[in-house]
Amino acid sequence: MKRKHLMMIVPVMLVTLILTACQSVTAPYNPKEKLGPQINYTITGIDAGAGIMASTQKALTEYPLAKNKWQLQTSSTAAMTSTLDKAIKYKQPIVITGWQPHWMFKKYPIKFLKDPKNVYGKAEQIHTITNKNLKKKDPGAYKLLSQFHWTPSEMSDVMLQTNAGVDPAQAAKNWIKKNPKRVAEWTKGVPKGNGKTLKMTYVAWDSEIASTNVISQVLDSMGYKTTIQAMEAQPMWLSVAKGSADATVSAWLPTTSGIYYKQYKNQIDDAGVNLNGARVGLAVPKYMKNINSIDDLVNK
Ligand code: PBE
Repeated sequence: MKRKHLMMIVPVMLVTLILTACQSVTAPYNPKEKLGPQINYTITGIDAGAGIMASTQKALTEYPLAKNKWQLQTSSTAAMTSTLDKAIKYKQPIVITGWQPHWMFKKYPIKFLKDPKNVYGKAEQIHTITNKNLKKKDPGAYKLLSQFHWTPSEMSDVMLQTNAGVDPAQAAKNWIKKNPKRVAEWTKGVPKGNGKTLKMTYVAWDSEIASTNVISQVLDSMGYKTTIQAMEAQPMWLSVAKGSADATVSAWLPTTSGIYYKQYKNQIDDAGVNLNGARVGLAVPKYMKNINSIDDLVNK
């Protein structure tokens, strides 16, 4: 058994090593040559459960990228942004799964690729989703959650702090302190929590780390006792549906989290939009001037 394991792991490690070695010697982007071979036909992605990964799989078939050797690499947001960081530093070609609000668009000169087949949806909204019973069980918490609404730039303020190394709970505290008017809109008419407990769940994407920390601290300031727990996307939806968690503020709709929403829609309550103007798609550095549409990945 053990030996079998080793026999499988060693080749995987070797391949990884070789791939890593190859990537680190990638030359700067050359617009005169086809893009695909320059990056081994690879789109650098994030965690497998993310909706953006499902949408990208769809894009692979629809454009048609997969038929033209393109593939999607699963990793994590942290690994993707660090690969992007290196690529930008050496002006190398790269195609990533990108979304907004996110600090990557502030920190790096990147652009979304046009999506003429509308695979990623136009403007996404982030919704607050609760268990079906929360409204009855805890109308106060439900009211606050349903009044939670902010802008991409407000969310970015929190994300930029955490990206600069501030602890997420502290970043949320700082933001709350600076934005009392906004917070007052969310707590308007909400009764005190008197120690009632509330479980919130999220996926550790930077945007969701920001929103979940902020809203849970606002709830706590009203006398609720909130716990927040990070998990993968599928178990996050399942736990809200089953009631082992009360709520999440991490539903990107209609497209990105659409598969989960459809699966659980009868067991959950859509408490409304907490952010307008989110966007999801494929992105490349701006110095890849001739690459402007997903179609260009095949044609250029
Ligand atoms: N994201 C960020 C998530 C939603 C929030 C775009 C990476 C996704 O499901 O793809």
